[in-house]
Amino acid sequence: MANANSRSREVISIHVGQAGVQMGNACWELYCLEHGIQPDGIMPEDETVGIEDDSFNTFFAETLSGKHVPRAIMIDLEPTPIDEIRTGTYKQLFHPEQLLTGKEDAANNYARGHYTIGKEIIDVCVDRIRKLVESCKGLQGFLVFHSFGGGTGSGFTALLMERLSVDYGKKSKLEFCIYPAPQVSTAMVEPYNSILTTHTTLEHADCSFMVDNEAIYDICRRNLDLARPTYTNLNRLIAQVVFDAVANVSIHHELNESQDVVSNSFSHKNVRQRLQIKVSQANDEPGRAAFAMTNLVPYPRIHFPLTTFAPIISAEKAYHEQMTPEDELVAQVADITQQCFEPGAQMVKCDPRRGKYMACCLLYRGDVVPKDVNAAIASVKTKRTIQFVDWSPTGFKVGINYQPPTVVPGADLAKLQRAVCMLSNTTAIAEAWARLDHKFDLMYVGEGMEEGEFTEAREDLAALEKDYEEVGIDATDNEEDDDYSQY
Ligand SMILES: Nc1nc2c(ncn2[C@@H]2O[C@H](COP(=O)(O)OP(=O)(O)OP(=O)(O)O)[C@@H](O)[C@H]2O)c(=O)[nH]1
Ligand SMILES: [Mg+2]
Repeated sequence: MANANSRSREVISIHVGQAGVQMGNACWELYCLEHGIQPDGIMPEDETVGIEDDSFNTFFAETLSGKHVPRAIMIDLEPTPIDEIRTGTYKQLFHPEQLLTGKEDAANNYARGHYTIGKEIIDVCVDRIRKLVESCKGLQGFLVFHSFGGGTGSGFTALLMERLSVDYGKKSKLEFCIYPAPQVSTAMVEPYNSILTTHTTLEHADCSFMVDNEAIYDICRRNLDLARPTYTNLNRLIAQVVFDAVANVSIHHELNESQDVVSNSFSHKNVRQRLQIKVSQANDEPGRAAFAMTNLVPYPRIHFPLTTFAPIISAEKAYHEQMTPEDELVAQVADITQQCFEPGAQMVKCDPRRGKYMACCLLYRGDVVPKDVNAAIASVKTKRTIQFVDWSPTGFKVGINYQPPTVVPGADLAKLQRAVCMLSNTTAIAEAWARLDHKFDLMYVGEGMEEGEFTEAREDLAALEKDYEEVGIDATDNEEDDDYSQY
């Protein structure tokens, strides 16, 4: 790592399996729009072509010819989702080496992704990732996108996380994981895959943001008036949250050491410059201080924050509301802050009113002043339903990025003047594990079966095979060949 003081502090994104790749499409579409990068990688506003020290260089490398190339790799064991990139709008954004496909998927089977099929492709993946790492001056860590339910998403991701730990032990690994939902998924075995991949990955991931497809699906139907949301609808909403949670990464560092609210007096750029200093100091420490989100994580295993986003308003509704000026289109800071504590804005279905918070980080965008944020938080703190564990101060970390959120033109979300994304660590998220565990058990044990019956049944069938083998041996030993002549 040539220069630890590099201002860009790179992050490498790894998109695994269909869900990982398709989330990637939505994220890179949004990152490009946020930074004014065209689908061919050209960024007309970039005045320092080939010099990688702007904040967008965290996510984009630059070629000497002025192309901005995502620091990303897309991996799938079968070609379909990645072929769509190879022929789609963003085909020139990626170098062909960043798009890696096999011939045959893992057929919703964790073990195929982790062992048989996955093993054939893992070394090439690790090689390609090494190339991306070598092009970084001061790598912060990895962002891994995948589903819990797919065979590649679960099994191959687990294998890759193990390898990344071996090769880059001290670098942070953050995940965005799709939690399975009956509305959107087809495979019966998804709870199995989810539990297996979580078990294997638990010690390798520093922080995992779960996105429950059911929660997102409901938000799309309720707030965006989409009768049957597609994966594109879901993924675009997810991309907004990803961008706020991680692409704004430099903002977070400011929060950890400063007062509750970042002062309004710095411009976005100043904040960034001050942060760079802190980030590089953090980098000098041994360990993995790089990603600010790890401050949400009090114990290594308790690393599944809940994300909420507000407001979520459809472009169409916003348009109509603009027609009637007396309607308050621009949501107030107090309202959007309050919404973060309501179940309707959550990316995972659970009830934080029945849990306790360990950490809470509010990331505002747009026209937001600290005075309003302080007032909104003071009001939230008076609510009895919002409880913190007694060993954690009731601290709200806050960040403000004065640039309002970018939306994809023609997509579902309204262009907002202000918005907020909350990352909180709440004990309530254990409900999501309880649901999965319950499904896992229900499939067999819950129906009255004993766990031992599994192995017993399996052994019995193995014995049956043996029985056939044995009767077969007796038969050929005892009888003469001329029996065959009848056939
Ligand atoms: N939000 C979202 N979920 C998706 C998307 N594609 C698939 N899923 C979910 O992911 C799970 C299925 O996993 P996939 O990612 O399709 O599987 P895979 O990783 O390609 O693995 P195999 O095909 O089994 O090799 C189901 O729960 C789907 O609902 C997507 O684009 N967005
Ligand atoms: Mg697949």
